[in-house]
Amino acid sequence: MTAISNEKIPNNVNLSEDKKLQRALEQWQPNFLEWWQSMGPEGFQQRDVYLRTAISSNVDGWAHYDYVKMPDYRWGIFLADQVPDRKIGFGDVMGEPVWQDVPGEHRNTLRRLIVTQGDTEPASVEQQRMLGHSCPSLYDLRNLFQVNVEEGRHLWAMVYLLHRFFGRDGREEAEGLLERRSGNPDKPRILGAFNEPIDDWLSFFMFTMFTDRDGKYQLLALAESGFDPLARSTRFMLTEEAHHMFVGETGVGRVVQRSAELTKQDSNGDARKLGGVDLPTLQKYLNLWYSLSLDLFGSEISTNAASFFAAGLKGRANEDKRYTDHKAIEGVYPMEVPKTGAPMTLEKQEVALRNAMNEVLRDGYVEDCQRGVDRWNKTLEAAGLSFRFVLPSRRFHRAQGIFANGRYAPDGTPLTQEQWDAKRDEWLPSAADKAYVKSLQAKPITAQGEMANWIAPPAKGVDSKPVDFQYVRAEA
Ligand code: BYC
Ligand code: FE
Ligand code: FE
Repeated sequence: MTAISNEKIPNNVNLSEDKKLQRALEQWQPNFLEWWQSMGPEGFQQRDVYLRTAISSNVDGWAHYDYVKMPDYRWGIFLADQVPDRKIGFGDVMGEPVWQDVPGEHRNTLRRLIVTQGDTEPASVEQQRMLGHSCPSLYDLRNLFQVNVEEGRHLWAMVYLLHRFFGRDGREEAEGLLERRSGNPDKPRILGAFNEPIDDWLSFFMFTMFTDRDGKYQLLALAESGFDPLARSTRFMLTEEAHHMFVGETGVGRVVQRSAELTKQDSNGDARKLGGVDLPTLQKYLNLWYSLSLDLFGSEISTNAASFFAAGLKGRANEDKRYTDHKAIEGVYPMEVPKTGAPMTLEKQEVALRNAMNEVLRDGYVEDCQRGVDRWNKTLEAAGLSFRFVLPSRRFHRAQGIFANGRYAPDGTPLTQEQWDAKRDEWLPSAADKAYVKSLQAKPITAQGEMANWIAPPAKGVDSKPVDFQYVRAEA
């Protein structure tokens, strides 16, 4: 295990031995901090927050918990340990030793992948920057900030790769990562979901459930990369990512639990009457964030994905454990695609496996999401309610890929534009739904031990602390 140094930029990559790189990153650091101050969490920057910080790249005992002011968080560069004699595990280059440097012919593609990954990290912090002012409890406020500082660290992970391996182009891209802005039409973030507003906590929990989970799958695919420094960076990021999805799944789970209680308490079964979120509205938020997140896998049929795979740049999640044929030259992936000329009709098509790599990755993601939904449904079942959450069809509300030009119901039935328009507000949050959800969160709940009425308390606190612990200290 490589120890993490206690320098200006904490790292386990021997940064002090490469003075030129160290200087370049130390020049980027104040720009990052300036970005954090202006685009990171609004308010709360001088508060003591009970945060975990990475202190070793070992999966056991890698984190240390203490009160930290967010701007003092030790953002650094942590790579998982090098696997000795690691070989590329898939594609045309399968079996060849992994690369410790960027092969010339893959320079642009790798840079593009790293920039796209890196861009999502600060984007999510920007999307969530106002949420502190409407938090349901100190416990949740702390979790929000934990996620935010770690997304900031994920940005560092990608910026290190850009500076270390991509010369001047890489340094320019690293600046660009601080210049684009989520939702800004003139300089938007790269991927769709990262330009959508997250201005209530239900959206935040759905985002960490569904969109951070895309992060998990993309990171798993990049963790297979033949470019070893990328594989090692993403492997360490995955240890942090697990917490983000925990925040999402349990966050939504706690809303489901509370909504179920209130649904039963109200004589007409309407949780809204008692100041909760009704179950149909939860389903609409699920539909929205799940479909936005499905888009993040790219098109079902993708020659980009095929060439990433062939070149050994991006594999499948758990390539080694889940698959036996790591070349994927022969296989086909049966798909239903809209018929050319008659797009309301779906027809079967066999797609060459390599061209279907985005869909293969999406398959694992969909299964993983379903497990979470099943857990929420157990809560409804235990409450004796007949309502059940469902993941909509992959065709529903898509803006990327082969279904982007059509309209489909949540069950996947093709629709005309008129049919869609008539039903849209039954399937996705309407302006009124959003206003209602926001109205529940008009004031932050920051008294120690208090919890907003629309969400159940968590089963346990953070780091063995009680649920009513002072996770964020009051202003000094
Ligand atoms: N929005 O063949 P296609 C995370 C573009 S989340 C806008 O369909 P391809 C996190 C695509 O770039 C994980 N554009 O797709 C979560 C391409 O553009 P160019 C982020 C999109 O290339 C929460 C064109 O459409 N990591 O970490 O196979 C909080 C046609 O491409 C979208 C990564 O994404 C979209 N949704 O792959 C914080 C990993 N989808 O090249 C963090 C790196 C596609 O024609 N990225 N396009 O201009 C990749 O591996 C791939 O770029 C993609 C798409 C998976 C995104
Ligand atoms: Fe991240
Ligand atoms: Fe994350």
